[in-house]
Parts: sequence; C-alpha cells; structure tokens
Amino acid sequence: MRELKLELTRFMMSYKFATDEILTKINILKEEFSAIHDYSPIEHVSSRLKSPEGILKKAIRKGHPLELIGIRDNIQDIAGIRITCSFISDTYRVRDMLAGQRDVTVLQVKDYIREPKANGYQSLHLIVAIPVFMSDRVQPVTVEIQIRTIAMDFWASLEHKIYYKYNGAVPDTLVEDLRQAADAANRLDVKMELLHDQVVALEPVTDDADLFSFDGLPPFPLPKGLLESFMRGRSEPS
Ligand code: 0O2
Repeated sequence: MRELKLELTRFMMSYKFATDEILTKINILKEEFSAIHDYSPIEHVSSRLKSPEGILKKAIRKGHPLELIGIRDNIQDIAGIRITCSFISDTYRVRDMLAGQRDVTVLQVKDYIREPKANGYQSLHLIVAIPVFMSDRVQPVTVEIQIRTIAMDFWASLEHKIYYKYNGAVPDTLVEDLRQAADAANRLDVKMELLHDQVVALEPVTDDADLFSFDGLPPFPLPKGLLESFMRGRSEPS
C-alpha cells in the first residue's frame, strides 16, 4: 500500500513539474515579448491538475486500463494550462513560440478557432510532451494547453456554467443564443484586432530612442558612440 501511495505521489508530481516547466516558459516568453515589443500577446495564464478521482473517473468512462502506465498513455489532460490572449493572431503566435522550443514536442493540435465546434466553442488546443528530470529517470510528460482570446474565454466559461446547470440537457433556445453569442464574440475579436493594427500603424516615433531601460531600472541615455561601437563589435566576426 505504501509503495502504491509513493508511486501515485510520483505520478502526480511529474504532472505538477511538467506544468511548472511550461509555466516558466510562458512567463519567459511574456516578459521577453513585453520588453522588446512594449506589448504582450499573453494576457492571462492559469493551470490545473486533474484530481486522482477525476483521472480515475475519466479512465473508467473511456474504458482505459486502470493502471498508472495505461493512464499516462491514454489520458493527456491530467495537466492543463490555459492561456488567454488579446487577439486571434496572438493565439497562433503563442502556439508557434511554444511549439518552436527544442524540448517541447507537439503531439496533437485541435484548432477550434479555424473550425469552431457546432455549439460555437472556439479555442486552440495543443497536447505537448515535455521531459521531466526526476531523481532516477527522465519522464516525458504530456500537458494540454488551451490558447484562446479573452472573448472566447468569456464565452467558454459561461457555456460551461450553463451546461452544468442543465446537466448537459441545455434547451434549444439557449443553445441557439449561445451560438449567436459565439458569433458576436468572433466579430468582436476581428474588429478589436483591426483597431489594434490601425493604432499600431499610427504609433509615433518617440524621441527617447537613445534611452535604455531594463527591468524597472530608471532609463539612462546611451551615448551614440558607445552604441555604434557596440553594434560594430556585434557585426564584426572575431
Ligand atoms: P475540463 O475539466 O475543462 O478539463 P478528451 O475528452 O479530453 O479526451 P475531447 O473532448 O475530444 O477529448 O478533447 P477536446 O475537444 O480537446 O476538449 C478538451 C477540453 O476543452 C475540455 O476538457 C474543456 O475544457 C474544453 N472544451 C472542449 N469543448 C468545449 C465546449 O464545447 N465548451 C467548453 N466550455 N469547453 C470545451 P474537459 O475534459 O471537458 O473538462
């Protein structure tokens, strides 16, 4: 029994560590992008681990073998991360930034943004695997990443609430209202992105181009000569 508990603890910990690794990657991308572009494609990030009870229920529902190896192979959303972005193009940008990392293997992509579900649900789902370095082994661990806009997220959480309130038997009129709301959310996403693009195109050139600031430190002026010799040093092979 003690052995079993230990194995279960290690099993759950591997998913927690995989989540932590991906969250670190997301935070690095967010900070780097904000520093360089004065804007972040990532608005909000949350994560959750399925409870052992939830895992067991899903394994029974799907008819998977009730042993840890079988569960690891068959249930791919034990660790889940949700990333909320401002604009639709950001969801693909975040996908590309994550998928491009050497230790991240994309196992599956479901693009419900390009092809929304019949009920109107939109989101970009990735199942990725990442190696987790434990004391005695390296374990590839899968994580489900859902990437969507704020409007899509708003819709999905309301739909989720309604679905549970009616225990899955949502009245037809509400189903239709939800579908219309999903269309409206999509129109809003498209419109907001167009507005954003227009504003970016209008942005004035600032006169603080020679000021350098980093990580909240007060900005200081970079002498032109120093900047030029730094750039020369970068372009000349040693
Ligand atoms: P939870 O508690 O959110 O994790 P799977 O059952 O995961 O093996 P499936 O359903 O084909 O296979 O996977 P899919 O389509 O990628 O959906 C997985 C998750 O996306 C769901 O997890 C939801 O979180 C979300 N999702 C999918 N469809 C809908 C939808 O119509 N409405 C809302 N609100 N969310 C959706 P779980 O396991 O259902 O629950």
